[in-house]
This record gives sequence, C-alpha cells and structure tokens, in this order.
Amino acid sequence: MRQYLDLVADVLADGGYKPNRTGVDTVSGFSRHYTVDLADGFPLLTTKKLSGFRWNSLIHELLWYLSGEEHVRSLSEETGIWDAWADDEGRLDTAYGRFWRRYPVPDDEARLPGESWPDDDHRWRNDDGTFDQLAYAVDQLNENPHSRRIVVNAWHPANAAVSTLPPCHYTFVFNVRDGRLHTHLTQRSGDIALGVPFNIAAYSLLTHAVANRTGLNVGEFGHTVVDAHVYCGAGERGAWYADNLDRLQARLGDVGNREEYRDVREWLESAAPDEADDETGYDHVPGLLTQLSREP
Ligand code: UFP
Repeated sequence: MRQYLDLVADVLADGGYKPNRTGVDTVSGFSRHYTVDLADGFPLLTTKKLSGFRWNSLIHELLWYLSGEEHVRSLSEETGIWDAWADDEGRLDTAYGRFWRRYPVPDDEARLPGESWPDDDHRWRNDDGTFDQLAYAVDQLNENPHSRRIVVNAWHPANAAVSTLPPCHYTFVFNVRDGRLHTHLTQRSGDIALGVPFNIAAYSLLTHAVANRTGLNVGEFGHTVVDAHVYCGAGERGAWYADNLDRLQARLGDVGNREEYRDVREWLESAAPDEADDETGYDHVPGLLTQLSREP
C-alpha cells in the first residue's frame, strides 16, 4: 500500500529522535495523515506477513469491541492478545468496546444545571445507564447520514489519566457523501512497524461491517497519527541512533529509487553497533528499509 510506505519513508527521513516510557527510543513524526479508498480493495499490507492466526485474532478483537464487553473471558478463548493487560479478574481497564457501547454518563450530582443528557429510558441509554455510542452512530447513518456529528469516542480523560494503557486509536468519525461511508480515525500514538498495519485493517473491517449494516457503499479510510513512530533500539544501538540520526536522514534524503533503500540499510548495518547488549532487539528501522526497497 503506497500510503503506508510513504508514511514509513516520511517518518524515517523527517522524524525526530524521541525517548519514551518504554525504554526503547523512537524516530517519531508529528501529525501524519493519509487516506485510502476502500473501494479499491482491502488494505491488508502485503509487505508484512499477516499470518492467518493474527488475522483471526484481529477479527475476534473487533467482534469483542462490538460486543461492548470489558471482560477478556470470551476473547481469551480465541486470542490472548489482551490477556497481559487485564487485571486478576480478567477485566480490562481500557476496553474499547466498553467505551463504544457503554460510555459512562455522569450521575445526577456530577451534572451541571442546564446541561443536556439523555433520559434513563432514552433509546441510546443502556439498562445500566451508560450510553451506546455505536447504536447512536448506526441510527444516525440510517436516519441522518449527512450529519457531521457521527463521532465515537473511546477516550475518557479520568480513566486515561490512571490507565496502564489508555486507548491508542481513541476516536473515529463516520462521514457520508454520495452514499459512501468514510471513516476517519485519530490515533494518539502509532507504532508504524507493528501496531499501525493492524489498526488500518481493523478500521477498514469496521467500515465494511457498518457500511453493510447501513446499506452504504464503503468509502475512504482517513487516518491521522499524532505521534507516528518507529522503534529504533535501546542500549548501544539506541545511543548510536541518537548520535547518528542526522547522517542516516541525510542518506535517506538522497534516495532516488527503491533499490537505494537497500544500500542505506547495508550502510546502517555496517555502521551501527550490533544489538549484543540490547535485550529487546527492538530495532524496526532495518526491516522497514527492506520493505521500502522491495515495494513498487
Ligand atoms: N500501539 C499501536 N496501536 C495500537 C495499540 C498500541 O500502534 O492499537 F494499542 C502502540 C503505540 C505505542 C504503544 O508504541 O503501542 C503504546 O504506548 P503509549 O501508550 O506510550 O503511546
């Protein structure tokens, strides 16, 4: 997918060096955006090996979000991807589906006079008083498709302030034109090598599912990634990137065709220290340079 490879090339060539909470530093670009037309085909990246197992886990993860569950019990039967983040009882602090389907509505004491909130028996209120954002979105697409207010939000500021992993892909907007359903995702933080390809596939799948449900055609997927980063290494290897990113980027700036990415990769591998003291081995730059050298 050209847009993904452009994102990779752009962040590697223009990003800045950025340490972060994980201890593995990144090359990071700010506020990157692209669109893909889903009518042209499903954006499953051919440059990465999406094995059957992981495609399977992606489908179950999305179904689990759509269910509104915050407990990983049923998901764990299919895939263990969220198990490590769940508490001892199996509840996940940052379960997207919980926010999509059961967003908390403030209690009486927390409401200000004059503020508007749906009644207890309102059609989008659940029995437990929470708000079903997805039901609202689907109803709007059916009844008022040209609305510019069809937003689903997984960010709860108070929860995010204390959560171990606040939502990365935290809000999306549906937008309809000419009978086509467009989805725009805003992601606060995106690991370009590992996370982003799955995020693209998941929201493309969601767009297909919602288009199917509402009788619309699939449109474009628009993606904004606020901190779009490539993990480049810890230890000696990370220190080398910190000192030599300018050199690497000067070389990337001179790349005129895709074969030349291979030359930059070879230079990188000869110039950077090997990962002997890096327990994580988490340097994604060489792999991404290989992808750039291969794809048309
Ligand atoms: N990350 C993604 N996509 C996801 C997800 C996580 O790219 O769907 F859940 C990556 C982004 C970042 C890390 O590298 O996981 C989360 O760390 P932080 O919370 O510090 O941004």
